[in-house]
Parts: sequence; structure tokens; C-alpha cells
Amino acid sequence: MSRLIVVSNRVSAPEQPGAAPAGGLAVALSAALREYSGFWFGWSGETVETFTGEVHTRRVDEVTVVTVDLEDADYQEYYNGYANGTLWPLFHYRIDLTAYDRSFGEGYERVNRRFAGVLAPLIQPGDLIWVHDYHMIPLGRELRRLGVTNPIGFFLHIPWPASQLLTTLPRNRQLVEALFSYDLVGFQTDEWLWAFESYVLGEAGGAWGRDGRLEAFGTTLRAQVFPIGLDVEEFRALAASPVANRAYDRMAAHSVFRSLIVGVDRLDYSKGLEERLAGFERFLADNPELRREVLYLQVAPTSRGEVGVYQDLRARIDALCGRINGVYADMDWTPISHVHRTYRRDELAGVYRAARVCLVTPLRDGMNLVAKEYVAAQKPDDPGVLVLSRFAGAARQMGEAVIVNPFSREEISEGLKRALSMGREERVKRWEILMDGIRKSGVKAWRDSFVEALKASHEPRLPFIESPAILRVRGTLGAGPVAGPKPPVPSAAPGALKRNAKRRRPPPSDAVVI
Ligand code: ADQ
Repeated sequence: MSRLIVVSNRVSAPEQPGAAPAGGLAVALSAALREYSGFWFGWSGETVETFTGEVHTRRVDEVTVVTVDLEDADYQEYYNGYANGTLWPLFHYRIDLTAYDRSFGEGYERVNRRFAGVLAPLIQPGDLIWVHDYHMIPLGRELRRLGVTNPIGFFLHIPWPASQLLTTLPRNRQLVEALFSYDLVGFQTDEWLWAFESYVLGEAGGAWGRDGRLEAFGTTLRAQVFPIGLDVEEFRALAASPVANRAYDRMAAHSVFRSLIVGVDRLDYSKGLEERLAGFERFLADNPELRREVLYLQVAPTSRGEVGVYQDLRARIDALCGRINGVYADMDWTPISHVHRTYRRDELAGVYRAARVCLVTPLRDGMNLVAKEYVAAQKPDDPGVLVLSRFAGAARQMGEAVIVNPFSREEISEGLKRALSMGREERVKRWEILMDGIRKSGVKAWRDSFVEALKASHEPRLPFIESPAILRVRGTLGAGPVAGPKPPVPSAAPGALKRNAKRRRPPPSDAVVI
């Protein structure tokens, strides 16, 4: 059987024993890696002063994890810069927050060349390579340049933007051209797939090829929808665990005689937290008789805290919660509890179960797993109600939720009221349909269908190897190792180690994903 190589910016195997349990996605991918006896490759989460290309190999829970350190400048330009300062806002339709600095783009290309240079010698004939997310778009092209002809697939966890937005990105054509080095490109929903097809056909002069493949840039690829899901049974088991029961009891005692409304999000502008709080404020203003009947718990741990816009967002959310509480709180009741911590998955599952309503109102979201987790954690005979943004990828599959426009505070307020007043019979009916849907499109189905489609969409390729002259030029531009043997690892002399001192970068709060 072929080996499977999973590539993502952060590998999600727990770094130390006792670290938070991995999410459903990590569990599913780890299981696949055990089945296919492959390995997981990515950034170590550490930076050093000078890139060496040295790989760190560990076995975590029977999975081989291979990581590489990056340089400080890589971290700033590739990770904080192009990935999270350019592509993330742009792909979430926030061109007002998008940084178009050229140095970020250069850092992004450099890091992808470095990853490819380290990974290529580890690839064997017959291996399947599965690359994840926006940090790694050029990786496939770089692997091809180094002569890798194996099947390589790419899955985008976030939205694909409309062409009118993507064309604001300098070198947008090169970014899309890079995707044509993959055999298969997967999206969460048909909306993001159509936006991609529309760019290829409208902007890149592409065309439909045979068997539904897309042709452009002198080659072809298959683009398909693979909606990501949960390991539903695992999550239901978590929701019934002793830790979940304790969290449930705590929340039930805290909200006695009141309905608990919950929101759980990484603190990110795409999640619509400010708009949601404004919607909740509107609900309090419009429904004086219901005010003291509700408690709203918003769990929003800091993510990407080194990036300025995220620090500003934190300050605005804190101020907004403080203002709403200041206006509406009473001696024995505070409408909003706002916590910054991350919680264990089993604890979160207990909180979901105790909540009568879950507010999931991103302004734009690839899928949104919180929506699915909330549904999976409910009591079948007395489930709560999901209020879901029409702009979350999850809304394409979860039409039985109360669907709202997150930009409208009136719609959030009305959706909340509708959810709080919904009778048990209707709640059960809607929940059963939602539950059936998330069971049918779980994370294992997602994973297996992607891997099968990757095998089926691979077409033999001639090795694409650049001339030694080009490789030399790329080397002198600071590209790092591009092929062949690894560069020498610096000597272990104390001075040398100090000069290349490691720095642990912030925990992967944006990598709850992978
Ligand atoms: P994210 O933007 O991270 O993922 P989401 O799908 O909602 O968004 O996943 C968040 C995960 O983090 C959930 O599993 C949730 O339980 C967990 N989480 C959130 N807050 C937490 C807290 N305080 N403590 C502990 N855990 C917490 C990206 C895309 C999404 C896409 C996923 C998967 O942006 O659209 O659904 O990848 O493809």
C-alpha cells in the first residue's frame, strides 16, 4: 500500500504529554497515517537565527512526525506576514485588512522552497502527498521543480475569494498557477469551488478539459468539494464523559432558571464577534421581558496575538462586553461572561450540552466545526438550537439551524429570540435532521474520499527539473536548500548553539485545525 505524507504548517500531534487532546481532524489524519504508514511533515513551531534544514523526527502515538525549524525572518514574513496578514484576510473578504507588502510574498515563497527542499528527499516512489491550507499553496510547485512526480493533493480549509477580490493581490496569477502543480485541489463547499473555477475560466484563460478537469497554464487539475466533518461518535463520547458531565453541572448550576447562550470561537475578525455582540445588545434592548432570562457565555481565546489587528480586536471586544454589561447588568445578573481561555474538548462538549442556544455567526468561514460540535453534543430528547451565519460553509449543509445574516444586528436578535422560544418538538425535529447530516459527512468520510480522489486524479507527469543554473540563482537569493543532500548542521559547539538559539513561537491557537 502507498504511504501517505500529510503536510501542514503546524503538525498537530501534542508536543508534550498532558497537552490538550488533539481535535477530531488530527485524530482522523493520525489514523490515516497509521493505516498508510506515512508521516506528518511541517514546521516545528520553533525559530532559529539561521535556517539549517535539519529535520526533527519523533514518534507520537504511533505516527511519525517530521518537523523543521524556521528562521525569525521566515516567521515574520511567511507566517505573520503573507499567510496571516495577506492571504487570511483576503480569503475572508477583508481587503481592508490585507497587507500587500512585497517582502511578505518573498518570505512566503522562500519558506515554501525551504519546506520542499527538506521534504523532497524524504519522498519515495508511490507515496501520496496531501498538502493542507493557505500557508502551503506553492509547495506542490516547488516539489515538482525538484522532480517529484508523485500524486500531490491540496485541501483549502478556508474560503476561496471571489475573483474581484483575488485580483487585488499582486501576483495573483502566480498563486493560482501554483495550484496547477497539484493533481487534486479540494474545497469545503461548492461556493468556494465555483469562485475558483470562475477565476480559472475568467481571469486565467482556462477551459474545461476532459472528465471535468480544469485546464490552464499548460496543464490540468481536478477541483472538487470535500466538506470537512467531525468524528461524531468520538465527540458524542466526549460529551458523555465525566469531565463533560462536571462542566455541564457547573454551567447548569450557574444558569439555573435561565437559558444559557454560548459562543466558542478563536478570537478572529472573521468570526463576527463584534457584530454578534451588537446583535446580542439589540436583543437585550428589544426584549426587556427576556433580558434576565438569559446568560451569554462567549469563549474566545487569543489567537495570532503577535499580529496588531488581533491585539486591536481583543481590546475592542473587551470594551464592547464591558459597555453592554455596564448598561444592562444588575446586582445579581450580568448578561455576558467573556473568557479568553482555551478549554479541553470534553469540557467544551459539556458546556455545549448545557447551552440552550449556540451562536455561530462568522462573517465568512470555510466550514466551522463549532457548529457541528454543538449539534453532536446535544441531548436527543431536549436539544438546543443552533443559530448559524449564512456565510459559514457549514450553512450549506445545516439548513435546519436558524440561519441569520451576521451583518444584521436585527437578524441576530430575531434569530436568538426565535431559538429561545422554539418548542421541544420542533427542536427535536430539527436536531435529528442536523445530526443525520453530520453523521453522514464525518471526518473519516472526508479523509477517505479525498485520498481516493487523489489516487484517481493523478496523471503521469514528466519530471519538471530546473536547470542547475536556475537552482544556483535561487540558492543565491537565499532560497535555502533546494534539493539533494541536506546542508551541514551547525556544529554543536556552545558558541554555535547560542548563535542559532531556538525560540518557541506562540502556541498553535490557529492550528486547532491541523
Ligand atoms: P478555525 O478557523 O480554527 O478552522 P473552526 O472550524 O470553528 O475554525 O474550528 C475551531 C476549533 O477550535 C473547534 O474544534 C473548536 O472546538 C476549537 N476551539 C475554539 N475555541 C476553543 C477554546 N476556547 N478552547 C478549546 N478549543 C476551542 C479552520 C477554518 C474553518 C474550518 C476548519 C477545519 O477557518 O472554517 O472549519 O479550519 O477545516
